[in-house]
Amino acid sequence: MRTQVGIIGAGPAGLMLAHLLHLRGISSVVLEIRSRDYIEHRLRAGVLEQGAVDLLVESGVGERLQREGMVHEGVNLQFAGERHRVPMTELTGRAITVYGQQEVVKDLVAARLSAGEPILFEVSDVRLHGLDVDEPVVAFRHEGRDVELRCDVVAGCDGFHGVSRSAVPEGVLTTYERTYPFAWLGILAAAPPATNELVYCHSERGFALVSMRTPELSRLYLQVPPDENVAAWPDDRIWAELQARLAMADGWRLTEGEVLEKGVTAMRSLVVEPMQWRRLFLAGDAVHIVPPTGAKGMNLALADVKVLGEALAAWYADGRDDLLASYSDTCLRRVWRAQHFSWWMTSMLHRFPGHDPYEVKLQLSQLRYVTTSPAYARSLAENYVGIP
Ligand code: FAS
Ligand code: PHB
Repeated sequence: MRTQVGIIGAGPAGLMLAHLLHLRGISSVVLEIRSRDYIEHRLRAGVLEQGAVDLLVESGVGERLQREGMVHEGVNLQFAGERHRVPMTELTGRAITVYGQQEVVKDLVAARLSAGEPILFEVSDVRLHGLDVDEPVVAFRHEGRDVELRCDVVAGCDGFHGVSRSAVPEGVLTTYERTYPFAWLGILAAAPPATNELVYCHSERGFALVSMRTPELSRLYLQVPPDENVAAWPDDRIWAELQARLAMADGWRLTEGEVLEKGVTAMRSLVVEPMQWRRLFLAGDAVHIVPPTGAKGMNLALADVKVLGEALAAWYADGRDDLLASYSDTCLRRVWRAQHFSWWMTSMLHRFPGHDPYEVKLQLSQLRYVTTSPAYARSLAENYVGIP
């Protein structure tokens, strides 16, 4: 097979890049190890920054997002039994939209296939060759056949556990990493959201997050030990713990309902630099990971490929290679801003094992400051809605 851009991975990064390239008349092939059904039902992120919404709408795949997405102009921080609203839109003029990552994936897959462009699902044994020559090759198996995809460049959009990053020779990449001494247990519940905006909650028992997917579906998270087994959390224990952590003086309670899905997500911060090597360009979780506390993961993936799409368009249209050469540096400025914000939110809101009472007092002071100082609240708001 021959194409201009070989894209590994059909997550938000790979699918959005393929779409942006198609709009510029640049051919690509998307390779995905999972089935279409699997990637369209994989429960992950839920919050789109203003910039991500604008990208989806402006590139023509935002119609259902505009119809079904829930626009939020504020976010809530809860601590010491008090709940405080940060009026994000009042402070920044921008908003977030709650719209599940799997819905973004469905919209991008539908756009790709209706344009008659290729996504090869359930590939296996993906290997990258010749990244340092003008015609790299992606070798893989598909429908029982060995295939070679010859292309001009390869986009590694295959997530943290993908193969792209490891195709870069030893000694080229530097990894910056932090793991946290806790994880998140997340549930999807058939329960109308008990609040109309998200609530990030610091409590003596640990962090809790109230989010949602639709007016009928709640998405809720609990801080748990890092190696927690989801089997240790039957539904009634989850609800009891959520109610305890989110309890307020006025007796407010979560609306409970059938737990449709539950899972444990590890918490880690990671950046690999540079995000490119010769004809390989890495994007999204393939090259950076953030703890979900800042709701940045999917948004960073989309921001990366917006830059990469524009750089490839300039290279093909005008032979310009300056934007491609600066791809990594351009993305890393936003990546490190999101890394810091995600680390800051995680450090402020979670109970760290071994935290002495002084640390907890510092957390509470910071929470009170960010919910009473317009200057500090604006800093949280502009990071949460996304830096333009
Ligand atoms: P993705 O991981 O989404 O996509 C990579 C794709 O490549 C996958 O479809 C994978 O199947 C495929 N692939 C892997 N290896 C391959 C290979 N060798 N060949 C071909 N294809 C291959 N972010 C938030 O903001 N909020 C959250 O609540 C949140 N929850 C998360 C929960 C979990 C369990 C995980 C793993 C991540 C979560 N994230 C969350 C982060 C997540 O949303 C990512 O940031 C987002 O999926 C990044 O998109 P991509 O970079 O496209 O990577
Ligand atoms: C979600 O709705 O899945 C969600 C929202 C905010 C976060 C993380 C996850 O910070």
